[in-house]
Amino acid sequence: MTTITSSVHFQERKSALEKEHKILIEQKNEPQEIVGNGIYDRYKNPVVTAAHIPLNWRFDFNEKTNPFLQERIGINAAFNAGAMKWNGKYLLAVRVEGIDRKSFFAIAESPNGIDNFKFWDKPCVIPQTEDPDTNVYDMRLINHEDGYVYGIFCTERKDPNAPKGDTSSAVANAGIVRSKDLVNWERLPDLISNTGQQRNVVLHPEFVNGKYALYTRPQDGFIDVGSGGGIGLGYVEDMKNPVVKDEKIIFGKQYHTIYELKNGLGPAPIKTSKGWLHLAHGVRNTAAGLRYTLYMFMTDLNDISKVIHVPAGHFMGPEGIERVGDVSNVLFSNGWIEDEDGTVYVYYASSDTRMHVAVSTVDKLVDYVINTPADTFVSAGSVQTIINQIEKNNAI
Ligand code: M1P
Repeated sequence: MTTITSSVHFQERKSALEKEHKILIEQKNEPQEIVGNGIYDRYKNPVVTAAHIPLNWRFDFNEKTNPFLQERIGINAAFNAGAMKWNGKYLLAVRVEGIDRKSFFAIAESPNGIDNFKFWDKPCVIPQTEDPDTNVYDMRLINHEDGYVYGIFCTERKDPNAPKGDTSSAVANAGIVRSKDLVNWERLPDLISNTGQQRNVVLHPEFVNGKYALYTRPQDGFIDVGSGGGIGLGYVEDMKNPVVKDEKIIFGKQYHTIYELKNGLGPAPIKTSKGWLHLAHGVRNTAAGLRYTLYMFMTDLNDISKVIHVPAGHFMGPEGIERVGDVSNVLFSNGWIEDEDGTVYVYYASSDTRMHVAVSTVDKLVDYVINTPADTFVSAGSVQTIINQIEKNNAI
């Protein structure tokens, strides 16, 4: 009698879990606002969350070994995803973080870029170097003109120089994998650069003078960029021996801006007729802690080290529920997809917890980057910028 009751309970629970999961995955998404800002449309529902992770990754469905149908492997968050279009599908290389604090990568696929994201059968298996990664995160997917899809991510290991008893200091560097099918990944050596630590490293999608161009973010410490920082650019001759040469800062942190404390490049840039469109994050300090927002800029088509347009302030900042999560007041993006018709899907994570999408077009983003007034860096300048616009409107 007891066995029958618990078995019924097991089956009911399993059906309820599956039903709930299916409803979540298949939920339709729609733009948040009717009017919006004319630059992009935020979408109502997060596109990927911890709850999207397949049930068979989390539950042992054998009634004998899991009679209460407990969740055996908990997932804490799904965020900071790389993105690309692949065989007509919209893919995210999601940073999945287990409740054990470890992050790993898993590919989620959608037929339309805005909803119905379903994870592939298994998470990505990333081969190790001789020095195993403790933690990996924030993969950028780059479809390089050499024919490989590269995944550049942050690999983190315990700081060998940390004082005894310090169990949190780490060293961050760029790990590199490449693939032709996004299932089998070849691990290349980690980046070799002159700086102590690296995060937010991104590969430029085209060769520059026959070399691979890498955007970097040198930093002195694990959290603090220290005297380093800024978005750097350096060149590598062979990705199998990724020694960055001539690294120089092309977009530094700057006093009293949204990137006054640190910044870092997001996804690989999008090529347009006017220049390379870049999406990045900027960080400032506040009484409530660090605030991460997204900003854009454009570099010259013929000289990718030359920044030619920078709108003032942030492109997107955390709003509503986006403000709250494991690391609150954070927007972070390392993935966007330019579609064949010029639509741009901007995938961004909020508060190190969940993934969202905002939809724009190349034309709108180019207009935004070129025609939004630049920062004057002082309040009086901001006032003058507004007055200029009022007077221009009055003259219509
Ligand atoms: O917690 C916010 C972000 O912090 C780091 O980014 P950065 O190196 O620019 O400070 C990363 O750990 C990132 O994953 C995280 O979202």
